[in-house]
Amino acid sequence: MSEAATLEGHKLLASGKVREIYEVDDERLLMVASDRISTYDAVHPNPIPGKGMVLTGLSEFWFERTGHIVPNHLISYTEVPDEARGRGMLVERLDMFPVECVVRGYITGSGWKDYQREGEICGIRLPEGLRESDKLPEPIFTPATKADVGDHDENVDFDRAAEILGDREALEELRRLSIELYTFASDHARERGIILADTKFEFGRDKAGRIVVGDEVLTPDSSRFWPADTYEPGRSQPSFDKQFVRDWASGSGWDKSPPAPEIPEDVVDGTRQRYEEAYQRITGEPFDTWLAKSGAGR
Ligand code: Q0Q
Repeated sequence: MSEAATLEGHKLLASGKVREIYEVDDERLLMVASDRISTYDAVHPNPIPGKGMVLTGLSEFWFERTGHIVPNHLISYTEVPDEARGRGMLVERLDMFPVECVVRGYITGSGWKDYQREGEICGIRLPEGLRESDKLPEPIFTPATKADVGDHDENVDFDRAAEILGDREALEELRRLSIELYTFASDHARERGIILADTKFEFGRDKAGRIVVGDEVLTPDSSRFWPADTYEPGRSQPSFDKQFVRDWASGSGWDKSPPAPEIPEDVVDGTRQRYEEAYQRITGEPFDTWLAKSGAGR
């Protein structure tokens, strides 16, 4: 790809709260992670410097180590425009499945709400008496429909997800791959003091019809990262990366509905440090390694 000097040279395909995806050509897309941060589903007006690079560096780390489980869509993290260096990925264009592949190792969030109401999540009956944040007896696959921008994904049971996909056998393979990816990553993270409570994968098919994992993978935006040293079932857990902002937000008088308030500089800096620490813990490398590797050097 000729490295267009700016992103302006690319057609925007989709925009999320904190990232964009652009068309490069018929076969390739450019995924760009911004430094924006969202809490309580609202995007704050000021960025966390380096967040996009940390998340891209983490996705690349996991892509590099999970090819034995499933192929991924990453083509290059250097063939990107200068302004996206370190936070951009040139990826293979896939035919994406219309289902979010969520794996839960712990009961929290919407899963905890579903369990309290029905004793099950996505049609999967769970043992009685579970406490909030308890580790589940084994990781469970809890698919969700892809919501429109601004809406929440809706948890659906396996049969409904198979109906949406129109291919039960493919969904069985997505379940197997999702649980294997989650198990590999959560074991790795746990040894380094981070609980990967749950995560969300997006898969698609390539031109040869192979199932390929896309999107970002196993980042603090697609997963819940909990610090292991303060883990205590029976309550909600602090987020490894977003807790500084959440705690400040709770004391700021913000009613947690959009628009989100500007984050004070000290909270921005504390959050920036947490993202860099997450990178260093998971990869075993200082964040500067990613800056050098991706050409985004300070
Ligand atoms: C694709 N998205 C997600 C998204 C907003 C990302 C389209 N390899 C691919 C990918 C990927 N990844 C996509 N389409 C075709 N091939 C992923 C939901 C949405 C910003 C960034 N949208």
